[in-house]
Amino acid sequence: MLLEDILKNFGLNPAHYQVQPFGPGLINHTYKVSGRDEAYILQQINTNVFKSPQAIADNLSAIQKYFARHYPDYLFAGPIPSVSGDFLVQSIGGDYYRLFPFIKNSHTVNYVSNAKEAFEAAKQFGRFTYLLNDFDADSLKTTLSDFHNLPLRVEQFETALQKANKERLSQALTEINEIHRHRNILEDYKNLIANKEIPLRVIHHDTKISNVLFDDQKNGLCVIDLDTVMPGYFFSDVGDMMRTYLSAANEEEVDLSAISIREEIFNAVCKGYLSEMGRVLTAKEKQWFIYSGEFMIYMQAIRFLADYLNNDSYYGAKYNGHNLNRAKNQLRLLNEYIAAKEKFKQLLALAEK
Ligand code: GN1
Ligand code: MG
Repeated sequence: MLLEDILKNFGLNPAHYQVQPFGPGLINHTYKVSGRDEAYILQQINTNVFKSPQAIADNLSAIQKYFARHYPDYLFAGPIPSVSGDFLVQSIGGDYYRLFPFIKNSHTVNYVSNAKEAFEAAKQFGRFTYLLNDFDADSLKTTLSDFHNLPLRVEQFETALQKANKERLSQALTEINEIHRHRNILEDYKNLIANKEIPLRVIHHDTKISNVLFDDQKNGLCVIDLDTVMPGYFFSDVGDMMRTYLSAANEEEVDLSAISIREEIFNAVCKGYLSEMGRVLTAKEKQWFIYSGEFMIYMQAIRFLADYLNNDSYYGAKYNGHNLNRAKNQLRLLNEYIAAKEKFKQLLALAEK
């Protein structure tokens, strides 16, 4: 079997390990490789999305060295080199694989059940960027170009509108109008970036709760899934936490009435992130803290809706209308988020104290 050859390349005897699909990610194929005493995470990189796996490997190796030198105690879940010393192994079919340690006594959760989890996760993502504050973010390679470039996402959405078939266009009419109605979120982004008002930092870019490892006491250990670690803006990380932690229902929920904002979770995200990043965030960044959620939810709604119009070519669909439903979900969340903004301002002011 193919995966067996990959394991051998990493110096593991396939006979001693069990390989099982692992985790909820939409993009890469992830497996847990379990042995008697230790375990690993094996991941196949989706090269339709990540065109340069080498850029990912180079970034992680530069960051790994930085941590080893400056913060040797920091638990960095970086890749393990193969027998020939590379972080990437290519299969005969041309697919790229890498191996990570499975951190002992750690676990992940797929859903934020309480404020402590949100606090711990936000603290871990904040800590990652905080510890890399003096690392030259510009020296990192871009592993996914224009990943969180909102104007480009809007452009791609407009192109999808031009190309979409009539049937899908008419199904999505209400949502298309909603996207256009919230245009101010795009204008805000453009002004913020054009005026270079906030700094580029080392940003994780995928801060969902399942990308944090917890220990048995439910304290955060470290962040994982580091493919999109690259230069970016703080609002990507804060915004994706707002997007994925605040609602009790996740982005797959089709009962829109189940989507609501949990204020205590907002509070925990603010406190956790600021407990690390509060020391280095600029006044301007703090001013745009709440905007983070609007930005990320809006962009995700646009991406899901564009994918629906593009016949699900990026995210795939488990059923007819899947990406339209995901877009509806995100638009509902966006409106709930905006409705809670005044309350958020009060909570943020308290968290900053
Ligand atoms: C993708 O594969 P996964 O689940 O980690 C996507 C994110 C989206 C997310 C939505 C590279 O992440 O940007 O927010 O789906 N990643 C990429 O569920 O496109
Ligand atoms: Mg990911």
